[in-house]
Amino acid sequence: MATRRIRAEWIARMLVLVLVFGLSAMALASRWINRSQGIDVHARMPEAGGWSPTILNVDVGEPLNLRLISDDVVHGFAVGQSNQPPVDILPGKVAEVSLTFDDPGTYTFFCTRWCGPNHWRMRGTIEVNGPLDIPETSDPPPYLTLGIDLDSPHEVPVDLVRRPSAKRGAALDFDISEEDYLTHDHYLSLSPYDTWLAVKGLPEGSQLSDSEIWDIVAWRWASNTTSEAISTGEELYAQNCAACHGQTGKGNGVFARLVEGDTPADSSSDFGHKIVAPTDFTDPIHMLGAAPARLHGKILRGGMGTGMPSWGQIFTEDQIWAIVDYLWTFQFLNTNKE
Ligand code: HEC
Ligand SMILES: [Cu+2]
Repeated sequence: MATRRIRAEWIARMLVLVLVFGLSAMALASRWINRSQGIDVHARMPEAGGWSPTILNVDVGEPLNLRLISDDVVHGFAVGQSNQPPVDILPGKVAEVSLTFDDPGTYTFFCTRWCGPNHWRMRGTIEVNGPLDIPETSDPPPYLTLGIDLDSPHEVPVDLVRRPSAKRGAALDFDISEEDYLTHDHYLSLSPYDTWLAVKGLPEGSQLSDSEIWDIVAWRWASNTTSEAISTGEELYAQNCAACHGQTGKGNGVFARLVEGDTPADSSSDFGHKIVAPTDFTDPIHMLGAAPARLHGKILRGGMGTGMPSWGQIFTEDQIWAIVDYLWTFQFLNTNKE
């Protein structure tokens, strides 16, 4: 009796030992394979499984060698918030990349080719382990500090007779920079409509027509951005947003209908959430009531179940602001484009 129990205990101990040694041997072996020839990462359309594996691990300063293989159509590989150029993955060819990370943390890798309607869901994670895994302390995004509810409606009663023009606004020679509610921080926190009301309320503002005040609002936008930011935003928009929001911003991109679905607006899609049409950035009633901080927050966080992806892991702060600056070109005429 007693011997049997001892034997069972002994077997259990051995099993634990084998498991522990076996696992660490496997970890070592996979590490060695990774270093020598790289990890195979397969790319498939999200419907067919997306990336596999979806989670990669590496130590700070160690090369992460990947062999990217497409099992169906053309995909692309890029790492969010890095300046590593995207790599195309052509079917039948192995694309090799070697990545090295200087800082520990969680990075997102994603597909850069519009492989299908769920393309933007093709994301994976790279865990970079470092000796000091200090969590990043970044400032909260302005929509949080300002208390903007990203999901609240923000339509405004505007009826534009012409498209607001930054050039005409500049020509009015109306100095708003003195007004402290028109500083850059306020520019970010006020919707164009708020600014319009504020200017209209000034003594000098009462002498201007409604359209002229809109020109001043457009000029304020133009003075808060640069042509470099606009062209960065334009490029990122074309690559990442136009498929849903449309090249001209009208919310009619090639995937808009698929996102919206053919189903009634209140039914759930296969994503398990309510399907909404992509925002029409050319609609003044909708857009002129949105502060830049709101647009920034929406891009950063995403729609939480509306079909609007989140981009916080993909873009840098500067890139998100550049896109926000660019989105206003669907409302305002820029100084040099008339
Ligand atoms: C897969 C389709 C899809 C893609 C890709 C997409 N969006 Fe959207 N977007 C939507 C949908 C649907 C909505 C409306 C629902 C919502 O606001 O959450 C939306 C809403 C928004 C809003 C909210 C506007 C407002 O008034 O609150 C912003 C800003 C926005 N998108 C920016 C972008 C940017 C910038 C990109 C590219 C980096 C992008 N979107 C890519 C589908 C998409
Ligand atoms: Cu893709």
